[in-house]
Amino acid sequence: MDKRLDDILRRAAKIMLDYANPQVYEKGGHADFVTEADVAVQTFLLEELAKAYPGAAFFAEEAEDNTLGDGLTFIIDPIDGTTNYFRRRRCSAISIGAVEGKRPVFGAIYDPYRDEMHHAERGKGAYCGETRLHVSDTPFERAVIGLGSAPYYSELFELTGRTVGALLPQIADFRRTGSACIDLCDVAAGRSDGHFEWRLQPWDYCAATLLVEEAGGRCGSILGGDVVYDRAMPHLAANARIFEQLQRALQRVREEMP
Ligand code: LIP
Repeated sequence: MDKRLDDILRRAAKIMLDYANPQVYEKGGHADFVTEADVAVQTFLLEELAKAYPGAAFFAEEAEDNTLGDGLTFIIDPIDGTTNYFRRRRCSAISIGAVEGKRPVFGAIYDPYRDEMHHAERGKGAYCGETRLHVSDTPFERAVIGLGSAPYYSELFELTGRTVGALLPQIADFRRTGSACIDLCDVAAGRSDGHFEWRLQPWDYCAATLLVEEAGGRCGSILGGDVVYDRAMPHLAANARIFEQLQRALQRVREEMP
């Protein structure tokens, strides 16, 4: 892993953990919050990445007017799992994905509570620390699926609810941590077999998508097609054995919506 990125992520995590009682603000959507720590961590990341990678561009959660060019661009989630963070659930991570030509080339996700550095480089595999990661080969009927509840988008609540009801009889069970990055790291590590969210932002899935793909899994849109990195999308990740079966099952739910 690039030592510069490792060092910057660990120093950013120190800023995150040093806030005893961060100020919390509402961002407008349902249950969509930001804390002063999210902003402080992002400011630090933009400064340090600009020094370490001169000329790089940025696409960051707490920034206005994000646009994605073809040059080296860092897609940043300063604290993924913000609600977990200020509720002291100790289940949040910092995510940095580097894209070129609108495709991830390297990325890392640091969970400071478990001191786990998940990282991947295109064509070079996915790792947690020094340990190589591989997705599972679990069949659909025994699958543990990460559930993204898309809590900020009330127009998706019924679809998400129907998805849970329709899918549960077909799989083993759902899991939700409240951090899409950590849920997707679980897929890359084979601790779960898939993850979906009817709307997810590029900063939530950029680094994690590369991690899952380099661990032998597949990622794409629930509705078909590739992952895009310049706007929100219905994101799907799974081991290669169940990807299409899970995608089809999710599409059926949407097709059957009144
Ligand atoms: C959150 C994810 C969560 C997802 C939310 C949101 P944030 O990221 O971690 O899994 O359900 O929609 O995307 O806002 O804490 O960076």
